[in-house]
Order: sequence, then C-alpha cells, then structure tokens
Amino acid sequence: MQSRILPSGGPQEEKLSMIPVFRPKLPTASKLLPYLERIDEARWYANFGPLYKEFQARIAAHFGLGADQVVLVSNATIGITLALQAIGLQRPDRQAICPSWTFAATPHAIAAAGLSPVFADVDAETWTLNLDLLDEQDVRSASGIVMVSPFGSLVDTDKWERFSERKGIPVVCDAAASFDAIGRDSFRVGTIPIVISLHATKSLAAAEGAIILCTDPDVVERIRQMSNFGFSTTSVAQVLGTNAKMSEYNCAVGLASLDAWQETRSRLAQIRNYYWEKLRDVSGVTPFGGGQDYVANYMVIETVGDGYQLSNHLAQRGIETRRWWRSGCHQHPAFASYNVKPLPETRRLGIHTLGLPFFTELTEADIDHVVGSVAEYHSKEPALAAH
Ligand code: T4K
Repeated sequence: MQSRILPSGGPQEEKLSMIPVFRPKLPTASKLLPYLERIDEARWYANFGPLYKEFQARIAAHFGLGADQVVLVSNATIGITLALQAIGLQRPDRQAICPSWTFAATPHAIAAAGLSPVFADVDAETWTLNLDLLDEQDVRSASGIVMVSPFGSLVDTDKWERFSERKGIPVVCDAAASFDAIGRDSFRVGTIPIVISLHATKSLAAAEGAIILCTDPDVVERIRQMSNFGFSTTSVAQVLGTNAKMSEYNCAVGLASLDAWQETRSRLAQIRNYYWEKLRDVSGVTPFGGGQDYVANYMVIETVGDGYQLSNHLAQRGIETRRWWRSGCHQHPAFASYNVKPLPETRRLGIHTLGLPFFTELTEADIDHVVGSVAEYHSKEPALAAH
C-alpha cells in the first residue's frame, strides 16, 4: 500500500499526529483545470450548463440508464425532500416513516418536505428498516417511507418496490453513501427514487452535490423542475419548488472524480480487504457490510464491548474514531418530540458500534496499529475476550 502523506506544521498539526477517522482527497487542481477552463470558455456557471449535462450523461451511462432517468441536485438532503414531494404524497396524515439509525439529514429532509418523521427500528443484521418489523398502523397512516442504505451497504429495492405497490405507499431510498452498491444484487434502480450524496465524505465526491436515479422520467422531470423554482421551460413556476441546482463548479469536481473512479475504487477495496483480513483474528468484533464486490468510505465495527469506551481507548493510542450515527436520530433534541416507541435495536447499535479510520491514504502500518489497539481493548476485558 502507498504511504499516508500528512502535511506537517500549521494549526492542524496536533490533530494530524493522530490517525484521523476520515481525510477526504478530492481531485487536485491540475485534474480540475481542464473542466474549469471549459467553464471559463462557456461562461456558463449554473442552471443546467454543459458540465451538468455531461456529468448527468456519464452518471446515466455508469448505471445503464437514460439521461432522463438522472437528475443532479445541490446535496442529498434537499434531494430526499424533493424526491418525497415529487412522488405524490396523497394520504392525509403528514407523516413519513424512517429509521432512527441514520444521519440527521434523513429526518431533516422529511421535516423539510412538510412531514413528521416516524422513527422505526432497524434489522439487527442489515441495520436498515425491516419490512416485517414495520408497525401496520404506521404504514396505514404514513404518507411515505424513507428507507436508508446504511454506510454504503446493499438494500433490496426490488422488495421495497413490491411493498410500495402492494401498500400504495411511496418510498424514497436514502442511499447517501452507496454509489458503488447500486446495481448489485437486488439493489436496482427502479421506480423508487434513489438519492446518492456527492459530499466530500463520500466515495464519489463533488464536494457538495447529489445524484437522484429513478426509472420514471416523469418523477425525474418533476424533481428537476422543483430544483429550479418549479420552472418547466419558461420562468413560470408550474409547481412549488426551490433552488437546489448543482453548479457547474461542483459538476467539474464530480467529473474529475468520475475520471479517477476505478483507481479510487480499487484503493478503497484494498484498504477494506486488509482491514477485514486483520479484524478476522480479533474476537468480539464484527465489521459491518459483507459485500466483496462493492466499496464504500466507511469501516464501522460492531463490538461486544462499549463503542464509547473503545473510542476513548483508541484516542489514547492516537486513533480518531467516530460514532457516526451516535444513539440514533430520535435521541437528538431536534427530533425528540417525534419518537414514541422504544427502538431496542437502534439503542443496541448506538452502544456497540464505532467508525474506525478509513480513507484512501491509510497505510498497512496504520491499519495494523488500529486493529492491534482494538484487539488490545478486547483482550483487557476478560468478559469481552471470552467472546
Ligand atoms: N443521508 C445519510 C445516511 C447521510 O450519511 C448523509 C450525509 C445524507 C443523507 C446527506 O447528504 P448531503 O446532504 O450531505 O449530501 C458528514 C457529511 O457532511 C455528510 O454528508 C455525511 N452524510 C455524514 C455522514 O458526514 P459530519 O458533520 O459528520 O461531517 P464532518 O465535518 O464532521 O466531517 C467528517 C470527517 O471528515 C471529520 O473528521 C472531518 C473530515 N473532513 C471533512 C470535510 C468535509 C475533512 O478532513 N475535510 C473535509 O473537507 O457530516
């Protein structure tokens, strides 16, 4: 593996003496330059310009879709809101079901669509909403469901599409970190809008931005209109909307990231595989996400111990970690008033999971140190070592 190169000096030096939990690397200035020069020449900076159209066409080709089945927006949070509004929420109850085990963006996006989030629990193995565990009464009265593909993993959109048709309830898929998982197994692009984030922390990054995929061109066109003040062909608002367009500058970063995608992908796979190989020997720890054939930007583990204590132990050894989704969204003050049910699986994940360092410049020596320190924590506790 190549070595991790961290700059010395400057205000971040102390932090960088730790192994950071995350350190994005987006295309460098030289890789962006050809695209920036095209912006200079076209003098087209926003509002569906040439780079938007090229990025849209290349994303469509990547997923085997038509350009009319792809829309780009300014970030995934607004993308989820627009997707919810575009799929026609016809039931009177202004509620949408979502997992509590997700990033705060999911319930924020629901609230911004004028709905109240109804938090549901997740499956112990897949960490996503389990159709069989959904409360029938909630499903009957909800206007929609936002299901989340956690940490870039697979979800069964085929199954969700059948459920959506059977129950007559629109579903949106928050696949913020799942650029590479889409198209694998039954994670297919269909009539459920799939929203992928292009934030700097994601595997394919445009700094800010999002891709929405859906096989129904009418839904895609509605989202596109809503992202541009509800305009269709003229500047007359046909539907309620906002400004959520992806700029030419963000498309330039997205295009340069796509140019480097195969390289990024193989590097992420290399790091993940090395982690997995090393973690296999540590008892009491299970890495999340089993797929060999897709990559994401996370290494989240489940420990039989306490994620918070493990995090402190690793910090003492110079390793930064993150409890990415903390104890679930229902525990955030902003969403506390929405939760009425106990969510035991979410609670368990909040206690027993931890995000380890994961980024393209991690070295084998870094990973050896991280995994060695994780093993050390587990071996110190006789009760944990017994697992
Ligand atoms: N749904 C789900 C399930 C999501 O996870 C997300 C986003 C969304 C929806 C919404 O997508 P967007 O609307 O953002 O497109 C970060 C990201 O801002 C967020 O996009 C992401 N999920 C979430 C999981 O992570 P924070 O507040 O945790 O980011 P922050 O600033 O703490 O950065 C994470 C780490 O990366 C830190 O160690 C600092 C480092 N970092 C970050 C940036 C941006 C850098 O070193 N350089 C950088 O430029 O939310």
